[in-house]
Amino acid sequence: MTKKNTWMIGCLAAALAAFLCACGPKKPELHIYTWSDYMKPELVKEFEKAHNCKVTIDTFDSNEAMYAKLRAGATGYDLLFPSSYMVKLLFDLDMLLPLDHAKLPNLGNIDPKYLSLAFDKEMHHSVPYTLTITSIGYLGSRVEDFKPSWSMFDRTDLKGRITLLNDMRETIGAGLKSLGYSLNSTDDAQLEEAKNVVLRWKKNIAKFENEQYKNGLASGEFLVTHGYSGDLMLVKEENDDIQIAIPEEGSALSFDDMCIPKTAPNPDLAHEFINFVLEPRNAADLTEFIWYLCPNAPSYELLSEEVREDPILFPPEEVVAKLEMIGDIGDDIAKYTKVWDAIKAGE
Ligand code: SPD
Repeated sequence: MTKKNTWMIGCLAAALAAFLCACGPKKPELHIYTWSDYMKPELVKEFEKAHNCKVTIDTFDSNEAMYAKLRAGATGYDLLFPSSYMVKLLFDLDMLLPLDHAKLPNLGNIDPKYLSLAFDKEMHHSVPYTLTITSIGYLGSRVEDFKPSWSMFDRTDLKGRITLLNDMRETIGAGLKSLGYSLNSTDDAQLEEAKNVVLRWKKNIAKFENEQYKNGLASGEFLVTHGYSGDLMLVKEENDDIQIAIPEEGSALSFDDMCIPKTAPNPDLAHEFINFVLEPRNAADLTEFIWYLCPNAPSYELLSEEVREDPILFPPEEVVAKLEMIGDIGDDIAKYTKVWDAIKAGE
């Protein structure tokens, strides 16, 4: 064989190999739709390797944004992480797949103490992922006379340096709590009062914000922020002047759950991922990375002592007693939407 022929055969073989590679079986894909800063990249890589698959993560910044996107017809997601009250809404609309417990041998790791608070106690279509305690973050050295109270949002000396969550249930809920009412109230007069409280706070705040408040607090642009517990703990890593307080009038407790939409292209892989998250080692890793407690009982002993003693991740009983779960309020959600629209439009 001439040198030229050998060279040509080599080229053809390389081209064939490249062709076969490109046309070979496509890796299975898992599409996740979740909140930002809510997954540990190393764990995702580990899952991809173990299942020879590709994981893609899209993010939302509020339950309502996620809901609007799904209702507008977005498909292709295998796994969602909404808060429980939103899971209930999706379930009522028949948008969720029942979970196959045979594929979830780690389900028993969910802490019964927290499962007893969940809506879907049988984990028929959702599994608790994390717990959020809605809190106030502030810069300890810059805010004088800080009080762990919703009244901080009335402090005119902090005008323009405060943010409130752009989250209908949380912010109207804060208004209700500040008045001593349930954050699930559907009483028209109480909701009207709460609307006026939030409108008063609105005069004082820089904006309603769910994402940028984190960096804003870390950089000192904002001095007091209404925030989700783990997000505040995350930015505290960047600026240790950040303090986190739970308002004494009470605040919101919520679960974000893992659930599979009926339109999921790969529900088997979604089950595998849920089961992977429920491994105690992985749940502990997540708690120490995203700073939201994964309510996975056997994972607790794998956490560092400092984390196990953290009062936001493991609040003392007297604090828990003041927290209220954001509940499913059925069709009365329309009342909240109306109040929220009035708050957004109002001066
Ligand atoms: N960065 C993750 C934020 C998730 C917080 N949970 C939202 C709970 C809403 N009630």
